[in-house]
Amino acid sequence: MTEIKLIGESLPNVPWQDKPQGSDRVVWRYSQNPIIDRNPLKGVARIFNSAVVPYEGKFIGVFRAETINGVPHLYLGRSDDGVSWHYEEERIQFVDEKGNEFMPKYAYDPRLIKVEDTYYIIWCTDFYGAALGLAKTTDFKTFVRLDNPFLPFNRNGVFFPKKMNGNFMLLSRPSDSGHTPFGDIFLSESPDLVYWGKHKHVMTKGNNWWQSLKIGGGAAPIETTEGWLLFYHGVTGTCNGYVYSMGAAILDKENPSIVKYRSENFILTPEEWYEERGFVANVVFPCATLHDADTGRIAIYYGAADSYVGLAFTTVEEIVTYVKATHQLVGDDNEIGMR
Ligand code: BMA
Repeated sequence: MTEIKLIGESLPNVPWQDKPQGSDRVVWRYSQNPIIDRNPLKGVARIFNSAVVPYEGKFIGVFRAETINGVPHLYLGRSDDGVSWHYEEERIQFVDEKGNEFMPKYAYDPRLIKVEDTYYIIWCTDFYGAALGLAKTTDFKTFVRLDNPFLPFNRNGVFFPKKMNGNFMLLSRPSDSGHTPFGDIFLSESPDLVYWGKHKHVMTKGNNWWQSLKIGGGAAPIETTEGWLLFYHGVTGTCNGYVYSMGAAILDKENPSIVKYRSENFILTPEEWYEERGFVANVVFPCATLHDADTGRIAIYYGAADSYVGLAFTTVEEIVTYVKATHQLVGDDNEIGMR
């Protein structure tokens, strides 16, 4: 058997906790969850669905903060250990490429990805309806908001951490402007972040009940020896509303619109009080990972019940082995995704 490895940088200080003794889980929760509680800073009622990256030996993140008038905005946070966070008091100030103020009316579900030497924030913004907002920074002081990449309606935009054939690679989930009772994941490419094309279908919602309504990209794909490891969310509709769980898939290394393996099972579903109870009950919503290429450790950051942030752990070896062992492709997942 070939060794399964994570391809990327070392992160010896990746947040970590060993799997509890006797646990049969492939993904296990941090025992001190939730790591971000309600009313985390003045004027903010809840932080959830947020994204973090390693930065200057520590960690930095872009947080979805539901302000006390109910509107979500993006705040910057810093952490020494990836677990305890402190936030800037003012929301992130975006400017356009000429330096003029360019603030979104609202902003939620950010993803934060480093591609080459620049950090990109992609979020759901108002563009005459829900659409993808995009901004970049190199120093976390100046945030330049770029033109909206896509027409409405779209959500769950997330970059691959590296360009392919010179192009930025973006996963997204076309939607409606409401609570979207449908949705597949698509791939798009751009040489310059202005012109987008080469659109391909990646994954469809699943046969399995937990992901039977819609799916959406979660954390930025992680490069492994087996392909791109993607943590995503899958949604089912119950008589009591939507339930969001976490799934995992492996996309082809060279042609990531092809799904190589996809677990038929969820890998995390609402079970703990902070996932089952909150502003929106029964939501587990992954937006980021931190990972260490040397040990294969992966820390997953997820929003819980639209009220808290939780942390969960796995290793590349465990999760890839599990996804392959419980593999069940759906529909046309293994196609290149063009019709
Ligand atoms: C989705 C998004 C997420 C949210 C989820 C559950 O449509 O708005 O931000 O976590 O619904 O409410």
